[in-house]
Amino acid sequence: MKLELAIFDLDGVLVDTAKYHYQAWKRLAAELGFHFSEEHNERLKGVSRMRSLEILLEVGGLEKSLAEKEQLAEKKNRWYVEYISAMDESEILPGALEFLQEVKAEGVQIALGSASKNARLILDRLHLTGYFDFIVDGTLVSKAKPDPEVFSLAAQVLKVAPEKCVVFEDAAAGIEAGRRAGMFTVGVGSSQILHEANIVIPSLDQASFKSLTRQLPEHP
Ligand code: B16
Ligand code: MG
Repeated sequence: MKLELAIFDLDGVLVDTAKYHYQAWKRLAAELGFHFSEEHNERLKGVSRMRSLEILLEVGGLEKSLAEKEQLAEKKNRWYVEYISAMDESEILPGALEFLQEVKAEGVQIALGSASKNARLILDRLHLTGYFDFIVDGTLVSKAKPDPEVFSLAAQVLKVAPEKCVVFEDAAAGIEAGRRAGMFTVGVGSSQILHEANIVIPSLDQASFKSLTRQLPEHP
C-alpha cells in the first residue's frame, strides 16, 4: 500500500498541550467557584474551545449567556496562550520528531489536522512548522471531530485521494473522523479507547512509519 499523505493530530500526538489546557480551565473553574478535576479534563481532549467551556460549565452546574461564554472562553485562551508561549522543542513528545523525519524521507506528504486555533503558534514554538505541507487548524474548519472535515480538507487541498491517507490520532472522536473521511487510522495511545483504529500504538516513540504501513489492511 503506497500512502501519499500522513495527517497528524497535534495535542496528544506530537505534543502534550492538554496539561496547559487543563491549567487554564482549572484556573477558570476556580474563579467561577468550583473544582475542575483531571478526570473532568479528559472530556475536553480533541473537543473545540466553546464545547470545552460548555462541558466545564455543566460540571460546575452553571448557566451563562452566549456573550458571557464568549468572554470566558477568551479569558481561558489568554491564559493558555501565555502558558504555551513558553514552550520549546523539549516538549515535542518522544519519537515524534524522528517519526516526522521518517515520513518525509519516505516521500510522503505531511499535514496537520487539529481542532486548535493555536496550532500554528504551537508548531512554531516547537520548530516543527517546516515539516508540514499543509496545516488545518481550528480557524479553517467549522465542524469539530468526529466530523471528517478537518482531515478531508487537508486531502482535498493537497489533492490526495482519501484511501491514500493515514491519520494519527489520540482521541476516539478523531479516529471516527478519520474513518468517516475514508482514510486509514492509527490510534496513538490506549487500545481500549482507540479500538476503532486500524492499528493502535502506545506512542510514536520507536514506531516506524514503514513497518506501520505494512501492517495496514488493503483498504481503509
Ligand atoms: P484551542 P487537537 C484540541 O487539539 C485539544 O485537544 C482540545 O483540548 C482543545 O480544546 C482544542 O484543540 C481547541 O484548542 O482552544 O487552542 O483552539 O487534539 O485537535 O490538536
Ligand atoms: Mg488530540
